[in-house]
Amino acid sequence: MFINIEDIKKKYSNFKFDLEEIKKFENNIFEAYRIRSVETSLLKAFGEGKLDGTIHTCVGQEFSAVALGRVLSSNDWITSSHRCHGHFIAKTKNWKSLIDELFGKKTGICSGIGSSQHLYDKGFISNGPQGLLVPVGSGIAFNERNKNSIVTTILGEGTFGEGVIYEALNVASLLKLPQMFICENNFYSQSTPQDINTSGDIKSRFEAFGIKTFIFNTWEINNLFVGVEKAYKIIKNNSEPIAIIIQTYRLNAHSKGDDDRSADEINYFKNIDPLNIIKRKSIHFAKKFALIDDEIGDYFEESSKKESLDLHSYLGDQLPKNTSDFYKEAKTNYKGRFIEVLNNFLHEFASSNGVIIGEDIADPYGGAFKATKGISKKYPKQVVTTPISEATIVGMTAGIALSGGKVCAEIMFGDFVTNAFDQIINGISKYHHMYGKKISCPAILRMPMGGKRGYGPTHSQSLEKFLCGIDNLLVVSPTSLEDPKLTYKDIFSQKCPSIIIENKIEYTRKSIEINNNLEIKKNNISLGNILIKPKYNKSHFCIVTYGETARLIYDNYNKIVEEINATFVLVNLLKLNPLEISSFIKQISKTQGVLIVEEGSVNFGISAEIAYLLKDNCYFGKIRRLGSFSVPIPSAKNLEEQCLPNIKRICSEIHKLLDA
Ligand SMILES: Cc1ncc(C[n+]2csc(CCOP(=O)(O)OP(=O)(O)O)c2C)c(N)n1
Ligand SMILES: [Mg+2]
Repeated sequence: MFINIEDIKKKYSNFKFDLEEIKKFENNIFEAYRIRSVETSLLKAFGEGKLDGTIHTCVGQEFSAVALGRVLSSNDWITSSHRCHGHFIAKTKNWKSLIDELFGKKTGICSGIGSSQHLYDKGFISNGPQGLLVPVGSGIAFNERNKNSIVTTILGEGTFGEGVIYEALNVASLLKLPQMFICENNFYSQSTPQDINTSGDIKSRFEAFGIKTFIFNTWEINNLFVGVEKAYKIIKNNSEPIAIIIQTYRLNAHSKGDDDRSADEINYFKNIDPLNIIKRKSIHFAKKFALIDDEIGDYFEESSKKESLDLHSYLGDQLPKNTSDFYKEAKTNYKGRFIEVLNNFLHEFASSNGVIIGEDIADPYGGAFKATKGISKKYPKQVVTTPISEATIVGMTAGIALSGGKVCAEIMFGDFVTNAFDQIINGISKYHHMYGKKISCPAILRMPMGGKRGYGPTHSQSLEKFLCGIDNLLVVSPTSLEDPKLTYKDIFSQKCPSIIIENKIEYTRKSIEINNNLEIKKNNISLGNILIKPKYNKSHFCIVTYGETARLIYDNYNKIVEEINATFVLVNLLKLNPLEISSFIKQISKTQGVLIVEEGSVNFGISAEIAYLLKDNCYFGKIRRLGSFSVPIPSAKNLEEQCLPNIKRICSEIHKLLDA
């Protein structure tokens, strides 16, 4: 049944608050008041210009947080969103470090970087984009499912406009995850009343996924506390998701001052607000409330005098950034095709407790490209085959990684990583820094990219330039030139958020045929680049590339030399972000020019970044770039062939480079 704010007003018009009944919850009431006092003081500090940015207070809604805080145990988790202060205080009791956080102090829970909406403490995580943490909560619940802990995922009713929620509800229900969804229904999404934003009702949304759902409210505290306690017992015993809708009302503006609701409506709810009633009716509580206000006022004074973080201690990331002039022999000889080596590596990963998650990855199918073939049969608990839900696959991967699990996701076609960009940009790549370096998120995402299979415009792209544009994300393009297992081992040992761009054609390749005119060296750092040079001649020019193109050029080395009548160094980059140029700049410094070949289109692309770095590292030769044409990649073989970088186009660019 659909309920709007008028229904709620009618429902509670004869509401009688029973002070005697709730006295037994004295400490919980003090806690609710503490939340209110902290937030009221924060708003005051904004008004006085002592704080910047924004906050979203839960004044009027506090009992929802307290009802949870009183039942959750220390090994349970909460995921929350923008309106998270109450949840944070109720779960962690760490109100002082929350105040420090908002004042941007070093002692803030996230060193002052996350601030109001982005908080992390043991068992608690919040993030600003609506819905983002719902699948992350599912990932945490998956990782914690055998540890008798649960994850409570809190979201507002307005957030039910986000599609990722429905993906996560589906997966949580299918996998029977111990995840308790709490919808705090305050009947408004920012300025918009629920009936304008939400068709149908919320309870049946949960129930459509087979999730048992309860409804309570923050005015009948006894019912709320007892009900949440019962629900908690149910989820602890049954280990499958449940949902609670908590009807409530925020007494303040959405954030600091944005409020178009009528004064009459707000006053109505101020009058039935339990904390207001308790304060009015009980001298005992009123006195204690005043003491809480004093304590918090004193702490605001203390906090404002504390030291702030120096930005330099926050710079620097988890990505491998070392460099070395030393090169060693590359290990070019290995058995089997690239995909078989990868499959073998993933078997080992699963055997050492690693979780592999993605679409259609279980046996007998074993993934669209068979990277996971045979693994679910051998290690059924380690393979999670999911519905078509990329945002949830990546969100769950983040959750598993954040809670200490080893995990690797497969995106069936790299093209569809676009569906998970929120999780990558506003989640995975940010967690470490946003939470004051208190936590890391070594989520690994593998994705097949590239063309030459005739899959057409939406299944053949090389989207790495978009991923390389995201800060604090390792992006690697393994190659068949060297034993892929070494590359995968190297990536998995980095313990940082990582994207692996796998080329579909590379999957089919075996180790190279030795070209006796060439030497193949590898830079002696993690994921160092591979350098291929003529053994007996000097090099006239250089090609810098990665992925399948590197293999294509290696296989056609002699042909290119004949066509151009000049020899060259081939640099095969494994790491696309962070790019490492300094280790090969000396090796190519005397060449006439560099051609950079990119697998995707070149506009605002990787080649532009490499060109800048070459110049910045004092490369004085000419530079040209080549990529696929800026049109959707055609399916038809001859058209696709013309669209992508090929030997003919590469040679023509080299002519331009050397002739110009
Ligand atoms: C993906 C996304 N879109 C928009 C916003 C801006 N925004 C912040 S809170 C909010 C309203 C959320 O409403 P609801 O889920 O009902 O939570 P409430 O604010 O009522 O607690 C919006 C639109 C956001 N944070 N994330
Ligand atoms: Mg709302």
